[in-house]
Amino acid sequence: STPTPSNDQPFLLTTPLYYVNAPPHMGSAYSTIAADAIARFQRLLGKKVIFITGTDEHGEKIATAAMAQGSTPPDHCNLISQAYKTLWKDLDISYDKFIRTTDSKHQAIVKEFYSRVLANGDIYRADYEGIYCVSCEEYKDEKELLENNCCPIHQKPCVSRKEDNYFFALSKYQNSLEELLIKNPGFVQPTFRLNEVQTWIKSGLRDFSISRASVDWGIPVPSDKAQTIYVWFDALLGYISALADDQEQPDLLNAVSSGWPATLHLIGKDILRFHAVYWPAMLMSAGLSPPKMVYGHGFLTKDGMKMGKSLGNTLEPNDLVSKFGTDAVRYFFLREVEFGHDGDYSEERFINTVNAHLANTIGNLLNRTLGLLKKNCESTLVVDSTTAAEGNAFKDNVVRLVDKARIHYENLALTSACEAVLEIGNVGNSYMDERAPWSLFKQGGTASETAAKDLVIILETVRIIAIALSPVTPSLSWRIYAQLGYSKEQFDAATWRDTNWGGLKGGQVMAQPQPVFARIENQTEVDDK
Ligand code: ME8
Repeated sequence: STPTPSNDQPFLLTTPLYYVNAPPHMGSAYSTIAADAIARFQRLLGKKVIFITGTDEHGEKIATAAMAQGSTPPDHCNLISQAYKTLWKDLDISYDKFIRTTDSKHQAIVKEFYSRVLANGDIYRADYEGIYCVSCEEYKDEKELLENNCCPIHQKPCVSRKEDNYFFALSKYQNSLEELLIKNPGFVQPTFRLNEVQTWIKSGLRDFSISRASVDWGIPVPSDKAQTIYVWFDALLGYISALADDQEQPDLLNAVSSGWPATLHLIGKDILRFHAVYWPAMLMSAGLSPPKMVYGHGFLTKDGMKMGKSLGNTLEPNDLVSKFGTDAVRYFFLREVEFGHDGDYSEERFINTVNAHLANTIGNLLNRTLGLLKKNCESTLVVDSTTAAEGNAFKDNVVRLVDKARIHYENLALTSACEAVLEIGNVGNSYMDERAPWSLFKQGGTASETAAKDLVIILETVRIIAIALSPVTPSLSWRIYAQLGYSKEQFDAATWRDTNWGGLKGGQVMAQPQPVFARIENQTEVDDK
């Protein structure tokens, strides 16, 4: 029986489970950062979030990588899986569960799932001959290939394979998948990727091989120890076995009752077919609900080519973090790569963007306001922010922009959400320049009182920016809160409601002004001089 989801369904969000053939690169980090921003935003809304990430550790590609390193698959997997965990810590990733497909609990769930699909009559044995891309771990259609049978994603020749395998009867799910897409037009996101999925389905679904006789490093097929389960059939189930991490005796239906179906699988567009076609059919076969939404984001590219482990043209997230800091990395990629589309990285653009937005628009606005407050008001707010902004149209503008940001976050339009928040910073700076409180203070009397109120208005604006940008720049947001005289507990307890105007109260004492985001010196610029 299919467990029915209850109304208090958590927001179950997943990243891909990354292959451990090589350490993480900026592409892997990109999906995870985006997922983290979504998870943090949903938590701010008060949703119970289950944020799953992890590593995909079986298959030929990984066994070969281990050997090439002079290691064994288990040792190699431990090492690389740990590298992912370390990077996620350095990038402030707030995942709830980290699943490794070599976990024994995961293996038990995969076997149980396989048996359910088998019992449903959807697994059979047959010969298969085709062209295989080891980097994709996928048989390819000849039509997709470039010259010399090269894979279009990895630019490497595919190999001819003939095997006696177990097959999954995907073709049986042709109608059900068509119906799924009709009933849930939002199932594939962004909407422009829906066409691609519809075309695959319309072109007629072919059964696919779910075991390998030639690969030892995998979960044995329950009824035939001479074969291992195909790495994709194994890995997708990690999204469910992650839910069994606190169960003594892992059990598929128990795991499913802890939050399935997934609200959102966030993935790169390269693995859309697995998530939007194969996976829902596998779940239907096992009597389980398909995920609610699959979002395929674009690629980070280098010279127009997908940045990746297989091509070796990667950008090191560790280097970027140690050079520029976590907030800058998170902010740049979410703000500058239009979410859903491809985007190229350049160091110059990186430095210019984070300096302009984080150091100037936000950091400097806060810093110069705190400087004036220290000089003229002993760092203390003279009135409540609500009183200060009474009848002031500027406040309405801020309220409108915050709402815009919220709607963008809800629609997963992360780039637009960043833009809306930055716009609050822009209007804040314009307000500051128009009002010129520094000259009002010089006049004294009521002019001085007006200036003191204006500082409260600006600081309240920056406070709102801090909360609204916290899904993207959690550490920077906390540093801003600390400058405004709040404790870490107060910051951690904040919700999206705290983006309402009126948080700062009269009498609150601000911290000693310190820059919250240090400007990055442009090395190339310096060298050129
Ligand atoms: O495919 N730009 O793992 P993987 C943006 N194990 N995102 C990128 C990227 C790039 N240049 N390169 C990689 C697998 N990614 C399977 C997944 S899920 C059950 C199994 C991101 O390590 C993007 O999300 O090759 C892509 O889909 C994912 O990393 C692939 O990671």
